[in-house]
Amino acid sequence: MTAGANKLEQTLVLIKPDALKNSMTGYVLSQLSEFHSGLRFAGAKIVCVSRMLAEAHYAEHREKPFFNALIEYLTGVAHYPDEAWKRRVIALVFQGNEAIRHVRAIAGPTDPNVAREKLPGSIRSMGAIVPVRDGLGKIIGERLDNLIHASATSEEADREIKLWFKPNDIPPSMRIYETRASEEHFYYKDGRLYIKHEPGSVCLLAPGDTAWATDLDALHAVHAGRPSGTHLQAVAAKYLINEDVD
Ligand code: 3AN
Repeated sequence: MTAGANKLEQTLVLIKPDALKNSMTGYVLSQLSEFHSGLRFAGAKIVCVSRMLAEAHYAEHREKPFFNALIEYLTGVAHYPDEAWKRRVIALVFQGNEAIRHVRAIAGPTDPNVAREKLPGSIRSMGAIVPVRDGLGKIIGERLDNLIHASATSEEADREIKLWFKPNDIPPSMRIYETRASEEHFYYKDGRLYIKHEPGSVCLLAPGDTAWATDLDALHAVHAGRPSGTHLQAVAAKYLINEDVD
């Protein structure tokens, strides 16, 4: 059921590990504050990003040469190679009129150098371009440390908000995507879905749990061996957020 009358647009923001490491979280949040941006907070969580979640988030970049550097960036490995406990991202949902366009404008262009040239003062104009080296120290590419992620389109926002947030992470009156109550148990272990408990599996959903309708459709399709619009990993990654599993 879609709750409430609130049909305003939503967007996902990630305050990434470089922003946490450089103590820019307060600055970013003040730029995005309800007073300055005119938007409302709809969701917020501190996430230790798993490789599975990072790969699902950046799935469209899987074939790009910078993909691995991008995953190490989002998971925090790049900024905290030796202090795993500091690897975090702050995930936020903002809601309001033209929220996607508005937050993208505050964020600025993807490349920090372009942001400095074209939109000085934008958040990403304070980012950095970092050389990526191979095991022998040879430069093999560059990483764009641009401090925040912001959904670029409404399709992206739809996919990303449902990737990072469960319905119950968002107040009922602020949920804009369809939800349904699960009628089954769904368990996950080593890339596979089960409807009965397996030793070592994690329970993703139990009967009565509120889930995104698209996730339930995907789980039913995977269970039936049918093609699914959402990958199993992209559903499971959300339920495994901050779970103490490898
Ligand atoms: P945006 O984050 O502005 O939507 P995308 O989706 O094109 O931009 O890129 C996602 C992320 O991939 C960027 N935030 C950036 O960190 C990284 N990235 C994009 N293009 C490059 C590139 N040419 N070289 C290295 N990293 C890149």
